Amino acid sequence: MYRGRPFFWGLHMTDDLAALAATTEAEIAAATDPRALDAVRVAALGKSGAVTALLKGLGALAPDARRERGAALNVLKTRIEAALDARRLVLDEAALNARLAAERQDMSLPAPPIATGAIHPINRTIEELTAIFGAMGFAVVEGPDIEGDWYNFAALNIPDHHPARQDQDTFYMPGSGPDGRPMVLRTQTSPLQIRTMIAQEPPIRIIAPGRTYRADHDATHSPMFHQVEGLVIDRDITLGHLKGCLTDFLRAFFGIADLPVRFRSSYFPFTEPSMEVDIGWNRKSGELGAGGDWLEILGSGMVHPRVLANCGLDPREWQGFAFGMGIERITMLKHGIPDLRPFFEGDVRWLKHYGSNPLSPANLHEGV
Ligand code: 2U9
Repeated sequence: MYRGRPFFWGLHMTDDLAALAATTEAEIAAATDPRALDAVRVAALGKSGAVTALLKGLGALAPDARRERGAALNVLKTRIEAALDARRLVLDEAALNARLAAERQDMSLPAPPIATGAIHPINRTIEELTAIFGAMGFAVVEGPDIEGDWYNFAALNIPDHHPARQDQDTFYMPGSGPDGRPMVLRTQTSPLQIRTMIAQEPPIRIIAPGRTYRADHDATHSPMFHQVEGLVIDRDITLGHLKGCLTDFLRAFFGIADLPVRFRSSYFPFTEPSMEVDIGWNRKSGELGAGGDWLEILGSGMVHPRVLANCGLDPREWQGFAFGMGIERITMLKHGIPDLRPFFEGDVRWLKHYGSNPLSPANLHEGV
């Protein structure tokens, strides 16, 4: 609605102009949409409009009359234009309000649920291992799943007659490698440490997580499983370094500051002396800690001098320690997962239950 001053206030208006003003004003007020308003504009001010016709008629008047009527017509025209503009603003605002009301969105509605994936417990453990050993200065190495005989066995001082070489343990690939012996699916991640010792000068501090393969399948063994092995080579490395490093790691990984750790003499072809490592737990409850019983958790030892020599290192100058453990095993113990087989079945219900949320703050850190 136009609420300005009366159109022709203060103007000497002849009757015909006053009548035209009144009708035009009424038509403007009655226009309820922009098209109707434009029709009023055309009827008054367009080429064949009423005001335009009157302006055209000025030429026929005497000069004095023309001046007076011309001024009155100009005022009429200006005021009609102002009334049209004002009405257009009102109509535009009403149209915008109507649109805003029609397009209204309820922002308080909850968003539809998004199906998030889960981090597989194996990957989560590898991330945790990387963070803990990374903080101790270890780098991560990776390498091929299919290895030559020398890297997987001979370099590690595993002689030809050793049981680990027998068919029931090792998957042999068809054909043969560059040394004429068959290639194998690596039975441990140790070939990665052999490759590292050959490729780079000591000091070396690495962990080698990855897939390993053994021809063994029952409730507690899978033909494909994961290991993490570690290797430290430097001058003057002792058994004391091994014990301190692994004790710190086990207590950090299981989150138990006073976790009992025991080193027990053992034998591996690639380490001398060799030790198996036990942690405290309670056999009845399955709880880790000072529960009175011992549970074997990993193997370790000082790298055998022959293994160092196989990689071109002088054992009188360089010593080191190594260790290895099964990733599934430490994951099952940490999270109370009772069965090995679902690790590789891809059942989303299991993953949802034992997997970790990739969006949880604990999983959003970068590096250590
Ligand atoms: C090099 C030298 C020595 C790695 C080692 C073990 C002991 C060990 C097993 C644990 C359970 C494998 O997953 S498992 O079956 N591993 O007991 N591994 S010492 O020793 C090395 C590795 C590389 C060059």
